[in-house]
Amino acid sequence: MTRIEIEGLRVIPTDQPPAEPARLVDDFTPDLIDVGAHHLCPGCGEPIAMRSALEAVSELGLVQRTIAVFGIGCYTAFSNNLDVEVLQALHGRAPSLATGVKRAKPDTTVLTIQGDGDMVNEGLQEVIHAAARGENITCVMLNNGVFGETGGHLTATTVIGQRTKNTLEGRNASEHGYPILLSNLIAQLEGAAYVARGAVNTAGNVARTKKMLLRALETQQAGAGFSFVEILTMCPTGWFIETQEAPDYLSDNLASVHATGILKDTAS
Ligand SMILES: Cc1ncc(C[n+]2csc(CCOP(=O)(O)OP(=O)(O)O)c2C)c(N)n1
Ligand code: SF4
Ligand SMILES: [Mg+2]
Repeated sequence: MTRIEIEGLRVIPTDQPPAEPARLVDDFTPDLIDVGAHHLCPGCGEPIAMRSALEAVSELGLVQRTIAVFGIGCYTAFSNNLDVEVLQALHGRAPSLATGVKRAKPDTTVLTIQGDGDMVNEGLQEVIHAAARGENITCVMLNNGVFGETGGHLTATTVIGQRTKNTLEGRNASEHGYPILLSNLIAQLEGAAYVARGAVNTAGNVARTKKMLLRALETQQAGAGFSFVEILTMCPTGWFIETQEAPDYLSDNLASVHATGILKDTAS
C-alpha cells in the first residue's frame, strides 16, 4: 500500500484493497446474520457491537419477536443481512419510530441502533424525550466520536484534543465547545431504568458490554422503562490512525472522557 506523506499529517489510502488480503482467524458470525460478509473497514468496532447485540437477542430467546430500528451510519449496512425485522428511521428519529412500534405492538422487543452523529447531533431531542417518557424500549448508541460514514468529522461526542477531519488540530473547547456525555445525561432522567456505557476494544470490555445489552433487554422484558446502552467503538479510518492502534486510542481518548460502567440500574 502506498503511503501518502503530507507534512505533519499521515494519510492512509482507502481507495484500494490492502496488499495483504484479510485472513479469517475464526468465524464469529452470530446466527442472526444471514450473510457473514460486510464492507465495514478492518478494525472497525461496529461489527463487534452488532454481534454482541444479536447474541443477546438470541440468548434471551427473543429472535421471533424483535424489531430493530436503525439510524443512518456505517452500521446501517447490517440492516440488509439481519435475520430480525428491521425498520429504517430518518437521521436521529429512531427512538420516536421505536416508540410507535412498541406502543402498537407491546409484545415485541424493540431495539434501536444509532451512531453518535445520528443520535447526539442529528436527533438529540428524540432520545432525551423517549427516555424522559420512560418508553419501554432499548436504545443502543455506537459511539466512535466521529461521523464515520461521511469521512470522520467532529460530532457532539468528540473529546477535547481529538483530531477529526474538520478539527485537524484537535477539538478545542473555545472553538468547538465541550463533548456531550449522553449516557450521563440520560441517567439523570427518571424514566430511564437502565443506563450503561461499554466498549469493544478489549476482550474483557466486549464481555462486559454483552452483559449490559442482556441487562437492558431484560429491563425491557420486565416492562421497567427505558434502557440505554452506549458502546464505544473503534473507527481507525475516521480517526486517521493505523488499524492496530485503534483499541489503545479508544482507551486513551474516548474512554478517558466517556467513562465505561453501569450508570443506573433501578432493578439492582
Ligand atoms: C439529513 C442527513 N444529513 C446528513 C446525511 C449524511 N450522513 C449519512 S451517515 C452520516 C454519519 C453518521 O455518523 P454516525 O451516526 O456517528 O455513524 P457512524 O457512521 O460513525 O457509525 C451522515 C452525516 C444524511 N444521510 N442525512
Ligand atoms: S469509517 Fe469508521 S465506523 Fe465506518 S466502517 Fe470504517 S472504521 Fe467503521
Ligand atoms: Mg459515529
